[in-house]
Amino acid sequence: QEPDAEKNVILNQLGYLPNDIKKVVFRGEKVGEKFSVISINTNEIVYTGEVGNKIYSPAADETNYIGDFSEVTKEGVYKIITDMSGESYQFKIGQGIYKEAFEDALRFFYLQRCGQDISKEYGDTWAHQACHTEMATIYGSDKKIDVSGGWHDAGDYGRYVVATSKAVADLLLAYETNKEAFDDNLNIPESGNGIPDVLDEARYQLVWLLKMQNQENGGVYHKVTGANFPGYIMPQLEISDLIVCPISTTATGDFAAVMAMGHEAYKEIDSELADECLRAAQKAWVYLEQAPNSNFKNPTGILTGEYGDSNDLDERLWAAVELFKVTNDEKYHDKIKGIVKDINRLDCRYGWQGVAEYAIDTYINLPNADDGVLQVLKENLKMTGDFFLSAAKQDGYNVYNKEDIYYWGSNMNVLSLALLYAHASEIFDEQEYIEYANEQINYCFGKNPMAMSYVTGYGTVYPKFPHHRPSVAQEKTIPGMIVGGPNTGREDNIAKQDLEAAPATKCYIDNRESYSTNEVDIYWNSTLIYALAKLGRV
Ligand code: G3I
Ligand code: 9MR
Ligand code: ZN
Repeated sequence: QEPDAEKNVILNQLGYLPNDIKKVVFRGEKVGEKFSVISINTNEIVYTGEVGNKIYSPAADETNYIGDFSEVTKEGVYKIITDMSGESYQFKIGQGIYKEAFEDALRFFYLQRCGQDISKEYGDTWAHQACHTEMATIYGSDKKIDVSGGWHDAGDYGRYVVATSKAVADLLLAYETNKEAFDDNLNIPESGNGIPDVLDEARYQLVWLLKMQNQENGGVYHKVTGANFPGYIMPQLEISDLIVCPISTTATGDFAAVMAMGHEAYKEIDSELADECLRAAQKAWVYLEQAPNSNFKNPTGILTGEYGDSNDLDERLWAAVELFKVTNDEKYHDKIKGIVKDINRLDCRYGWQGVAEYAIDTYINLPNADDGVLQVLKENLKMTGDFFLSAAKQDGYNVYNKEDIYYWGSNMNVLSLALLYAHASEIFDEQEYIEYANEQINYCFGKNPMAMSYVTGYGTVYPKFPHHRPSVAQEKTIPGMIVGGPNTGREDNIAKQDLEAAPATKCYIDNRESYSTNEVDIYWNSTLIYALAKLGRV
């Protein structure tokens, strides 16, 4: 179905778990006093509710009214009907309703694998021969190294260390927080090997990341890509020379953190890999110790994703925390104590550019944490959580109500807030955080001002034309990918042309050329997976 800008009864199009708080948003000034929930199977009205108070949602620049039908808990398929606003799309109530979307979201990583044949059996429409297997040249030299493997980042085929690290961290954390959500039959080549598929998938990345480390000095190369983005072709057809870009401290910091996490995750499954991870992490740390902040910039002639980041303190903090966790070496702890006071307080940082929240989450749960540091971090978490929570309460969709998080990849920011709330609820034992965390998931699956699900293949209206080369080349979109979403920066020509007048949360267009709103990315999907796992949606 096509997106319907006039849709005035808006909710999560996938649906709700039976005991969820269930809210519906009515859009517009003309709204009746009552709404009803009707069962699709029996055609009976199962609930009639009052339309609640009026609320102005500034990021969408619209007037909303809210209805609550949490009382409906029976499994089934429903829709909401009204006298004056029309009706909602169908949605489900049930226990397992996220499972399929979750599994597709995870299978996406397999389909993004580089350097390996993706056979028909596992890759279906998107099968292809091994891509990007040739040796890559280190920028500015004649030296060639093998950096085959890893995941393609996104709609492009670049492989970027900071992006991959964030994605690997999410998958490992998702598994750690909710092991039951993951099984060994995702239909990838490693399925059935006795190891949960999510760990096989993450392993494939760790092995690639290891190749991105400079063996002499421990620094980690920022990325490997062609000089420019290719056309809409399958990956094995991108044959331009591969170039490895210079070492950056952000890549090296992320690498150290994720390798330490990898050590922890695999020490019982594959001690050889686990040992190698730890050695690599420590070696990266040695590099970091002597390297000043390097704000990576694309060198001359390189036009692919930059992933520049002027501040590497958070990456250093993350590295120190994860290394401290696995080694108990106080030298890391000293570093943590030094950095913590400089962490920006009102930022939620589960991104590729800001990673502080990962460090904070880990540190808060360490048995040998320092009381002073703990206090700072907990205060920080509470303040940040409450800041975003109070903003969400002043929004019809119960998401952050100002423009400033709706930039490139805003759906990740929304999901990051789900993670932040979930973490805050663990530490402060407040149920309200969970309620609002779930609202962020609802937003991604349709309870948003675009009245569409941002996850391909799920909900009634979802992106049909994401900026994703394999999906474009095969003229068939991979299911289970979350798109970047609204971006007030309007950073592509289509967005500039067509979204000029759009309010923040409507700066989105389902057009394959709109890479700044409609691309997909491994670390957006990984955030979705982590959030769904952490919140026990699966
Ligand atoms: O961090 C600042 C924030 O403080 C500020 O308030 C906000 C508003 O201006 O901007 C934030 O910076 C944004 C930055 O991403 C960090 O999230 C920039 O505006 C935004 O332009 C930048 O976009 C990045 C984009 O590349 C362009 O550099 C996206 O995050 C990043 O996901 C995207 O990555 C691309 C790769 O280059 C290539 N592969 C696909 C991938 C996804 O589209
Ligand atoms: O396809 C590229 C996408 O993966 C990147 O996120 C985006 C921003 O760096 O760039 C896309 O490539 C576009 C390029 O920047 C400008 N010419 C059109 C390309 C899309 O086909
Ligand atoms: Zn490839």
